[in-house]
Amino acid sequence: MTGKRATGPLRWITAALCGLLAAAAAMGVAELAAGLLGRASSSPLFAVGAAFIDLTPVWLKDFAIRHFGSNDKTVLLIGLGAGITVAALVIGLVSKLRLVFGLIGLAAFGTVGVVAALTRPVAEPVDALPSAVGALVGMAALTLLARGVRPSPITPPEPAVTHQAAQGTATPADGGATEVLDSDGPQHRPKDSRPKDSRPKDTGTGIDRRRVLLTGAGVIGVAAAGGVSGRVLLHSGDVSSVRAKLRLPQPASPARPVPPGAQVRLPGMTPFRTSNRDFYRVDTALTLPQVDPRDWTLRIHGMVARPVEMTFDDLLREALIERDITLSCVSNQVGGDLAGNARWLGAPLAPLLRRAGIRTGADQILSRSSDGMTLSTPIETILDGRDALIAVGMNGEPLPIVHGFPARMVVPGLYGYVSATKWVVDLKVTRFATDHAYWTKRGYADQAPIKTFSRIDVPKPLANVKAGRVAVAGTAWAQHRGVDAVEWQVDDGPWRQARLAPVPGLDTWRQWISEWDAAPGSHTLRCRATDGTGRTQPDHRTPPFPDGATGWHSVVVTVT
Ligand SMILES: Nc1nc2c(c(=O)[nH]1)N[C@H]1C(S)=C(S)[C@@H](COP(=O)(O)O)O[C@H]1N2
Ligand SMILES: [Mo]
Repeated sequence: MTGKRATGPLRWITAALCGLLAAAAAMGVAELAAGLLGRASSSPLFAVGAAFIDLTPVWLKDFAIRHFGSNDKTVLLIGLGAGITVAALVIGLVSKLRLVFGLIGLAAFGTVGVVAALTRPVAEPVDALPSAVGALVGMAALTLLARGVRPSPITPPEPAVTHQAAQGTATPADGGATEVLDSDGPQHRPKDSRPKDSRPKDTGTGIDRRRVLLTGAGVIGVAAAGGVSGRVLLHSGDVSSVRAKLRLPQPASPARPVPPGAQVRLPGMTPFRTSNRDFYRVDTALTLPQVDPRDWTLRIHGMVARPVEMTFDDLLREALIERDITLSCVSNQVGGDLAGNARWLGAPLAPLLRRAGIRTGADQILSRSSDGMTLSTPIETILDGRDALIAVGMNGEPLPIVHGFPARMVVPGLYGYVSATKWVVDLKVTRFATDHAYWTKRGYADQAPIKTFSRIDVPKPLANVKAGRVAVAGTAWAQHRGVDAVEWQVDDGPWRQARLAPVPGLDTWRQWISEWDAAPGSHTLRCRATDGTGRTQPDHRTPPFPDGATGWHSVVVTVT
């Protein structure tokens, strides 16, 4: 290499961009391959993202849920995209030193994708293909691009005097940069009146611009066509239209009506019934499982006398019940909002298990979703008479896809991670000593009844309120034990009883309200609830890991 070529920043920039283009081609073609296979989880982006989720330590997952809540996956994909971009630019740069370094980089990329895809819980050998094919295409693209960038032995690097003179201050390298970096290319620019033949073939940077541009355009085309058609193919497996046409039967046992006062009417108050659109979402599914109810079956097996396999129609022929039940997530911090209250329609789970015949010694139901997620639930909780369901409907519609279409478990009183399996397809009757589920393998508790929780919703933290009468209100829950009292205090003053709103049963959250004669100044409001067993929330703060947070919620407000 001549000194001039080696020092031109343009060549480094071009090389980095070539790395980016090669990686884009790899990803696009891999996406197409995943689409042709009809297996979203084999796409390297999603396989690596899913592997990342599985390898995420508990503290980082708590951090992500705390800061990003239901947007954690978007944040992950953006982070992954940024990481891939940086790696691709580096691959481009090292390929300028030696092409083989770049090729090794792309092969390593592909290997990570293959390993991630093959270690998914539902992996099949074909899932290796998208990453492998993508990496090969990326390597071919990088080789082609590098040929254009590398000095061509037959084209002597003659300085393009005419052109650069026209640009005035341009150095040889800058002159090239203007053109190579402009994706339109000078030949497509109408204002460019320079005759074609006066355009130098080589700017002296060792770059055959025309060749790089054409190859680059081709590579971008492959990347875009692959990516778009792959996405379209994967989207064709989408079950939203099947869901839209599905009609669910009426419940044999309808829900008790929600008492008129259940909703505290106050601006800023949480709705008693959470709409499907506003319902929180927590799961490990980077690509939403698309489960067609016509293909869905539920297997009940393991320590049973008679293994059962039922279809969706079989399930709908059960005597369905409809119930208002509040779900909540173990990841809630004190005052958190990872909870929602919906009207669920579904088949009672206890009779299905009894029909299969639970063998003595079994103490766990290990439920599995179509994407291989596992959750463990204590059998005795399911059988103790509460409304444990295989739910198919949510607030009068089929379950939304994000909430488990076509069927999920719901068990009142247990945190979601030990009960609320979405896209459920398999129930294994087993023992806690034998089988471990996704979160319990990571140290979360086997037994996780929801801890009594109370929150001040109004006034909001750091609100400014006028001195005088101020409404203080919030939401409390202790599913299946019920909320019997909520107390609140100002600063460290006496605890006062709040008025409790009526509820349809023990399994939903409960709203509360009180009045405060607010004096000017900065004040801390605090609340605590007592459940149906007479136990009051402890002051002591503990984190969500391993079985749910404790502590009193407080908000600081300014009264003027
Ligand atoms: N298949 C599957 N089901 C799952 C999970 C999951 O990651 N995968 N997460 C559980 C957790 S931790 C919670 S809190 C609830 C949340 O249910 P939602 O997203 O419908 O609110 O689903 C549970 N069911
Ligand atoms: Mo959760």
